[in-house]
Amino acid sequence: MKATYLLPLALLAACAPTSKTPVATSSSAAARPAAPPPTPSAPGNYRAQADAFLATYTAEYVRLYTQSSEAEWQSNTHIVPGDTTNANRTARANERQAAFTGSATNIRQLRELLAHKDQLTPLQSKQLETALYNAANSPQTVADVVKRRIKAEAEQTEKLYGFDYKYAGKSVTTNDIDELLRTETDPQKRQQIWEASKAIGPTLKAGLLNLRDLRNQTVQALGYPDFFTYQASDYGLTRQEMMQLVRQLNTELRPLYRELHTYARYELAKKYHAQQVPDYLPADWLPNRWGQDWGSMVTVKGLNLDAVIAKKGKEWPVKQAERFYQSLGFPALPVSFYELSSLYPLPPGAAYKKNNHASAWHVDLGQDVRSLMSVEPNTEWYETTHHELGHIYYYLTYTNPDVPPLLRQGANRAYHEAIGSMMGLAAQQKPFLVGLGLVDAQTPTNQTQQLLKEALQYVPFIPFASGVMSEWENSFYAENLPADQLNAKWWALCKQYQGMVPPTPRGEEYLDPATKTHINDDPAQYYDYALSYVILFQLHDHIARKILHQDPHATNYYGSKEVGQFLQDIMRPGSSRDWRTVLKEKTGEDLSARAMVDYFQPLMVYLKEQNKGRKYTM
Ligand code: X8Z
Ligand code: ZN
Repeated sequence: MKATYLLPLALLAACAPTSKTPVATSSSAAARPAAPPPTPSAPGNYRAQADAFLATYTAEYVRLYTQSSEAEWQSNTHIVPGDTTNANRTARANERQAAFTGSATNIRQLRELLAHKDQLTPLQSKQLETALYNAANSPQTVADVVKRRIKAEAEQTEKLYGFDYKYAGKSVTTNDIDELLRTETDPQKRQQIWEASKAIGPTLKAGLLNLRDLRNQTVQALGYPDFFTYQASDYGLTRQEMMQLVRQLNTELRPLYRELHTYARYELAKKYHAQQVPDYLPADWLPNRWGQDWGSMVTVKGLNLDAVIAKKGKEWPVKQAERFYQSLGFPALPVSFYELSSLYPLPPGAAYKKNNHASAWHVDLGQDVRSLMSVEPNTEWYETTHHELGHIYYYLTYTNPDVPPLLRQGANRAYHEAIGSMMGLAAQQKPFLVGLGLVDAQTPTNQTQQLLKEALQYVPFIPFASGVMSEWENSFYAENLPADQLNAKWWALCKQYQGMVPPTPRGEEYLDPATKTHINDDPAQYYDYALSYVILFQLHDHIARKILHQDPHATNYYGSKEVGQFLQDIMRPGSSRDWRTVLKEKTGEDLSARAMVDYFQPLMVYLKEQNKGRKYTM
């Protein structure tokens, strides 16, 4: 399943809708006065035909999508290892969806209609292209491959989230592990905790190798060379273009990362009383399982959000995030959101497990929106609740009569990730926290320390996402990375991009990339997050300077209906508008790391000063 916010596009089933079914025609078709009455089958009247096809197709698509989501929801919130009831039901629902979405009849009709694109409306073409894109993930010309992939994905999900992590002889949750990695100061224990977090890898190896072949074979049936290329094509980019883009982002952030890397090596060596400062960061020194977010390394005096949040209790982060969105003019969440979501960790001793990674779901492409989280009252989950509600409000905003269900997606996938992450950034800035009464306006705080904390939170993510994750998956799916080099390749990339090494050699008996949930259930698209960070800084920069007239480092969006309008204008059209046009129109800029680099520029002086005389190794 796609862990982030959409369901697997896999789908379908037996009944291909027929384009002969008469359905409502759109106003565009009706607006051609010289045309004969729009009988759907009249030759030449492609708009009417497309309308007829899309109406029937969409109705069935939504029905099957909803069934698949419901089944996936059960499979991800109620995992009993060995109990196949959920897995079987989910596989059946996904197979029905795949059989429909990828049916030969649908593919033929989509291609026929798209052959007359010049005569269709842009909205029609976009829907048909989306349907064809979806079809490529489950073409029924290779029905058996699709069926095996669906089954393998269900099994991988069960292994991934049914795993019993153990530390010091006791079962622990991933929340426990994350908290320990943020707080434990004994280096020996840190290594054990880190190793505990990687113990799941080998469990996932056979399944992942099998999924690589099945994912590649699926999309190859519709002409894509490999699954990575397929995913990149969703942005209108080739695989090479996508890799070039992420490599460029990485290069642009590299000077800053190099300073942070040097700073962290020396500071952490001090903290852990190491005899020597290592050239590369030991992975178990960093406060995150993959070294993707180092924010908790620094606590800013007078701005200790963790301490504030801990006092508020577990329900506060989601409610507070909702209030923030509402203050911008977004509606209250539907009552069903709270009734149907799974927001908190399971009680200790529960007889089942749930997916431990955060996600947001648009279950029926309508008003049924839900989130799956394991919220605890700490800064990471506070940020994540804002992230997930970004998805939820995106769903609600593009669920409107102007956006057909097939286009209820982000302008691109990265936009969907960017909105909530931007709100998460805004919700940690001092004026915002002062405005809410969470920190005292009179207490002086060190701005450089605050910017340092933000840099540690956001910048190391770029070499991880655009470097390690994207390069590894590109190599895995498109360059046939040999099965006996999976872990070696991973650590070579960690060293190259993150300057990070494992505490002890990690041979091929381990599979450390698979400990990242996305490698299993959100494959070949992690660059979405790297791009989303770049976009979020572009949007934030525009909001701060042009709308709020505030310093981007010290904003308070709370209550600004103008900010809400700006965001809603981006979100409302879903994927019915071109993502590049939207960015240019709303910010005046093309996609670039300019805003992100500028934001942290003031920190460079400080870091260079701190790092004076230190050895740089990257
Ligand atoms: O996976 C996520 C979201 C999914 S909706 C929580 N994120 C990436 C990750 O956790 O690795 C958000 C940013 C990075
Ligand atoms: Zn997300």
